[in-house]
Amino acid sequence: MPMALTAAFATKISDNTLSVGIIGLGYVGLPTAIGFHDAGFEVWGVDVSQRTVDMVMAGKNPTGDPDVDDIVPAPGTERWHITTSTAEAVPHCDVVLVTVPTPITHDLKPDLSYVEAAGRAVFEAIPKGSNTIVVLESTVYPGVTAQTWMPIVEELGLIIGEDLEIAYCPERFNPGDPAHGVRQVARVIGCSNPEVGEALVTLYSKLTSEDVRYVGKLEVAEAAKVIENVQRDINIALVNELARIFPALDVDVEDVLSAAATKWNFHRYTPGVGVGGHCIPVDPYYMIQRAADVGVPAGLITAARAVNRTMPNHVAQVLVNILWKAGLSAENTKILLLGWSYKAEVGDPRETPAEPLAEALHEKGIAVAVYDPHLSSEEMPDHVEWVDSLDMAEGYDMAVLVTAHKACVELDWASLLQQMKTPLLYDGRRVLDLSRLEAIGWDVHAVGRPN
Ligand code: SAJ
Repeated sequence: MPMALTAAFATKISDNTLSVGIIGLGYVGLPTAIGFHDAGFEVWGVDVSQRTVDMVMAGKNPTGDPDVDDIVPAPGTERWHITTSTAEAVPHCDVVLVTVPTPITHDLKPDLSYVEAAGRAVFEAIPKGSNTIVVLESTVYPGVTAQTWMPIVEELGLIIGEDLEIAYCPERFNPGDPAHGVRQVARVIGCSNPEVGEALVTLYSKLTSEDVRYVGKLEVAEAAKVIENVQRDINIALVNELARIFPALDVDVEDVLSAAATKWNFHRYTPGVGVGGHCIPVDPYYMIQRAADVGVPAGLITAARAVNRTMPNHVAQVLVNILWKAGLSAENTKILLLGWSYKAEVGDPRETPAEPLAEALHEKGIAVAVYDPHLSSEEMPDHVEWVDSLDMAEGYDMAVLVTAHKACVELDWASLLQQMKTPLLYDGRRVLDLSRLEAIGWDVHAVGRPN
């Protein structure tokens, strides 16, 4: 970006005349659009979903994240433009952020189709000579921004440094955690042009109160984001593997982890029924794919994924063993899952371990029902019965805590116990006071605890 343009860009930031486009108004894009609007900028928000656009334009929250419920600008708010048309929005924008999904395909490969489609729509709408800065925020693996977008830029005959600049700034958004919203989280920026990188540092510093830094070329920022979540997946896999080993040694893994956590640099993670969401169980596959592309083994990352991905099936087998010891056959048994969402206090079923757990139980002939006040019955598989209220939960043989929603932890356990056919309880998130529940009559079990 020529110095003059960088200076003009900096001036627009300091006098709040900069116009910011956000492509994709989901869990990340909508809070980002609101954040830049709150910071005083002109905002153009784009989403392909007419339902999403209609809800946002009506001041409503289309995401499952309750933290967004009360902050969507009201209809008619100035500096706030929402549309389904990228072509309409981009010509108004000095900088365009792309926050579209990067899921994995059924065969666990990265799906970059949303990134490609959004990039193409943006590049086709960029005015020649405007030097619009386009920033990808979606989680990808090192090399994707250049490999996916540059061919389109060249195909359209656009010139880097004249028509556009490309940068990468990974989102670090944590659904359901107001302490780490878009305005309270550190950011890193990758770009082949240091002046553009530093200009974006100035911009993002208006969004977040935390550290923002230029880290060099695109690939550095792309890699940083992926490995943040790879590390988390590996750490969780370790405690999940220990949760399989220690019961066989007649030791409760939670006792071991709590003891180990007295060491100053032991990082405490918690075993569970599995690892869900659109970040942790997904991002490692990006790293695995990239390592495969360059012929370098990623054995540890792959093994950790296998441990976490098979946790629901392991738990299902443990549950069947508990039922068997209680003299119950699978065919005549009903299990109530408390929680379905991948994470507490969030209504998001993406990659939830509840789904493979319910599937495994269903395949063994066990009837499965679910209670999750953060979701709706339409989001459940056909074979799962929906329980609207725990008052209606009659005749179950086992209650399984899958998601540590407050509504699933701080419930009337004495009443639920009266409604059970068999008083079996399995704490799949190790958050319940098992001795208190045992004292009132529950036959308690838990992940990583000897039966
Ligand atoms: N989980 C465990 N044991 C743990 C921690 C998590 O089983 O000790 C499970 C959760 O139940 C859930 C899954 O892992 O099913 C993911 O949980 P998460 O707490 O990592 O939540 P996410 O998926 O929303 O992760 C986000 C990520 N944020 C971004 O990618 C920007 C992640 O990097 C954050 O570290 C994480 O939030 C966070 O810190 O909460």
